[in-house]
Amino acid sequence: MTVMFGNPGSTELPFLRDMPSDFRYVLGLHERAAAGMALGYALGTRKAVFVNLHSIASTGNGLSAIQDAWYLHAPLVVTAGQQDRRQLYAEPFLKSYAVETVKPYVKWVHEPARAEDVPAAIARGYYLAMQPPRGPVFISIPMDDWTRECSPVAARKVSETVLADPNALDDVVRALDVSRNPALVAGSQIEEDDGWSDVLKLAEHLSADVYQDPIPSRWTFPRSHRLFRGGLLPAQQPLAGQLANHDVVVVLGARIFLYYAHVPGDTIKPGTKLFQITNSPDDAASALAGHGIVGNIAHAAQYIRERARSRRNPSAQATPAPDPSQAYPISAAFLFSTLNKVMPRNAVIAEECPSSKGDLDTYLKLDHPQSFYSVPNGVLGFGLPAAVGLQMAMPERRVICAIGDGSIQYSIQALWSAVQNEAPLTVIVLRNSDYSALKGFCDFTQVGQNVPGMELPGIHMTKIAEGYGMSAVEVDLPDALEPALRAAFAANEPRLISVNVAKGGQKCMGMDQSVNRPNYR
Ligand SMILES: Cc1ncc(C[n+]2csc(CCOP(=O)(O)OP(=O)(O)O)c2C)c(N)n1
Repeated sequence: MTVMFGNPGSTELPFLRDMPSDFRYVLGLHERAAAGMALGYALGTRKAVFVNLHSIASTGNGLSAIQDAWYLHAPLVVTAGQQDRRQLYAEPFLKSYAVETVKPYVKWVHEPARAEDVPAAIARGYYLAMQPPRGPVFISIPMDDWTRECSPVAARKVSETVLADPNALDDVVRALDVSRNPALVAGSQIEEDDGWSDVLKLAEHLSADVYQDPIPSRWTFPRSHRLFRGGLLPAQQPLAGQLANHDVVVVLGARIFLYYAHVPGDTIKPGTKLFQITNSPDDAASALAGHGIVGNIAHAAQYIRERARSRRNPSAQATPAPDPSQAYPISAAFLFSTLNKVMPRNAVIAEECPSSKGDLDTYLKLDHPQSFYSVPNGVLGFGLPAAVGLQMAMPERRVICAIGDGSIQYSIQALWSAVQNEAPLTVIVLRNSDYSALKGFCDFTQVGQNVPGMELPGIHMTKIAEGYGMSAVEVDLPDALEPALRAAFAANEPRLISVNVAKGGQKCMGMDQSVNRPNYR
């Protein structure tokens, strides 16, 4: 872990002193940005990343990124300074209760009992962070510990793969062999377990329809593949409806299921056999239905393919996206269809555009692994720093951050880090000057529109970007969009394009008024 992300304070200075020249410190101006960039870097490199925060002050600010790492199974080793051990008892200025604060969202929290235990604690945190399911750990380190001597810690190997029970996988094979119409659901753990090609081969072997999990934090199946049927809706009744024609459903690396609005119904149509293969014991235990099998997804997919009978379905076809009209103001559909036309085919998307998620999903056809990352548990502030970290981790690909003008404000400081670290990402801000997604949710839940705090007038995105040193352009007319995008991709520097888009939010996460929507009147 030689690249570290952080924001320093007095309790971290003894640690940061005389940093070895083969270490790189990436400064975030706010901890949401620092830890969020580390998260993107961990996702991009698929390795553990070191984060150094300041006492409780900055651990609190960075907590939402730590929470994202928890839900995204991203291995972060987070440390924060604590006051000097010798005066902790007397509740000094900057005393930190960070250990208690972060506990629900990390795999392990620790404040070593002795200064001499600090290096071993960091090593232990690393090994644990890398165990499936991966995730963040947190170590609080008193500031006087860094000046003490200790014995070196031996570098050890700890294996990182846990395989599923073959007997349980044989049950899946038997069910598939007698199935009339099986389906696969692809979840984000496919990428965690490096299972992209094994799942693709399994789908083709079975000629099974493949759905992406609801509100996906990653895309884990090629979007233009003839077997791909799109994403599942995040509510019980409509989701069970989408899968109603399938008699066997195998969920690979996702929860059963991630819901948003409460639209009651069956988890799965009665009679359908549901299997969940997951690297998370917790997800298996908390599933609402189905047989849970815990283990590595790539291995499980390969095991099943080698044993299940193959099928053919020559009539399966990819669904083409409809042509969007070139209306004024620019619609999200037009924006994403234009982007799809001009972006590099191996582009990486970091998405945080709540009311336009559906349009992005419809129009962006990316077929490469590690192409899409999104906010995992609805905590805004993920998108921009994740994009910066991803771009730093994958310099050979172009990262595009598609983000709402509301969402970008939660971690806006990452613009500065992109410039300082010469990360040539393209930030596309969907400037609709309101919280369209919340307005849509007001409609969907029948709350009505008489709600304050929904408008965002007077935000000048290009001036903000320029203030942090980033080139920026505003696009208002549809004709200006394509040239602006092309210019950004041709430039070898970070750029921000602020696009004035139509207000959105007619649908709630893809669900329209036809479902049995909740009523909070
Ligand atoms: C940290 C945080 N604060 C508030 C919210 C609630 N929230 C959900 S969507 C949304 C609107 C985001 O606005 P914008 O990025 O402009 O996207 P739009 O809704 O206009 O598509 C808000 C405030 C949240 N999810 N996370």
